[in-house]
Amino acid sequence: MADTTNNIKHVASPLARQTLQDADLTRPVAGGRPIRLLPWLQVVKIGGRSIMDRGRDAILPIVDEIRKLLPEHRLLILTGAGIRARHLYSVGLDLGLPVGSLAPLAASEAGQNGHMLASLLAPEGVSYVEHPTLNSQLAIHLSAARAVVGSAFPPYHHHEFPTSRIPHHRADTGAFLLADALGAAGLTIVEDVDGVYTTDPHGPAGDQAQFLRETSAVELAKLPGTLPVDRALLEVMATARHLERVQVVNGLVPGRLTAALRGEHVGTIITTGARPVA
Ligand code: GWN
Ligand code: ATP
Repeated sequence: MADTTNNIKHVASPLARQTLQDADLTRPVAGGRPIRLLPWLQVVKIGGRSIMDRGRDAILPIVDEIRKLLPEHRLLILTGAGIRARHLYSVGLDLGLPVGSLAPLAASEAGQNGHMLASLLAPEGVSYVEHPTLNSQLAIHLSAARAVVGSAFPPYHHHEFPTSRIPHHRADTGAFLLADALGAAGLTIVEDVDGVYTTDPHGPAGDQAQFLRETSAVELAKLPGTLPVDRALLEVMATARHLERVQVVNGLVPGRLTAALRGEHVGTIITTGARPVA
């Protein structure tokens, strides 16, 4: 009896006696690579502004493509927010709302896009699943269906970093965090451009834009100007645990998403900080 009491009082833990801030001390315990929870999962992020806002002309061909991909892949399809979130930012900023109030409002636009996309895939057994379900019951949903749809926005709400007045962690970042945490096989980001260029191909200097077939998060961080993905995506890529690359593809060109999921190089491959297992 006395022993039991002792054991309870003195729980053996290799992390019990030191600060968690000393990396030299935590590394032997916490430095290993985590397991892959869903190693067969392919995550696909569908752009809010670049795809969903275009309506049926852009969405229906992608829905058709996804439908045909289902026998081949098990998919987590995550949607971005798009133009309604941009309108919301402008009204919210005009009212002086803090970033932590704007983040969930923008996130709900990403969710709306997901609900619409899931409705179109419903005949295939695909449903929209809520954030809490993504967090804890994704595996059982993907046992029942070949794909599910969710919101790509991370649910930070008032925990959003006050780095800027516009939420720093948006849909590309949320999709990457989830794909890496799940140890997914891949993440494909679907946009309205062939990939990443040295400058915005739709911008004023578009005729000088050079296509980057392969690049890294480190290289892109150095690129001045705009990107077709969140800047915060580059930050979370630096500390990736599983995903060694993501591919940005043009969803307006039929077949590109299919080719990317088959491992073909049809857009821009961005390498992360994760290294192959030795
Ligand atoms: O509402 O479309 O999930 O999956 O970040 O939180 O703002 O919520 O605040 O399970 O928890 O609007 O209601 O909404 O998009 O995020 O969801 O329909 O608490 O299924 O209730 O983490 O969907 O929604 O917006 O994703 O991105 O009820 Mo919505 Mo979003 Mo539904 Mo979700 Mo937020 Mo929940 Mo949540 Mo809120
Ligand atoms: P969300 O899902 O958050 O709504 P999105 O992923 O649908 O967003 P955008 O944020 O609009 O789409 O990103 C795509 C756009 O980014 C392209 O249409 C392109 O004009 C623009 N862009 C800006 N800089 C670049 C760049 N360096 N290379 C390629 N495209 C760029």
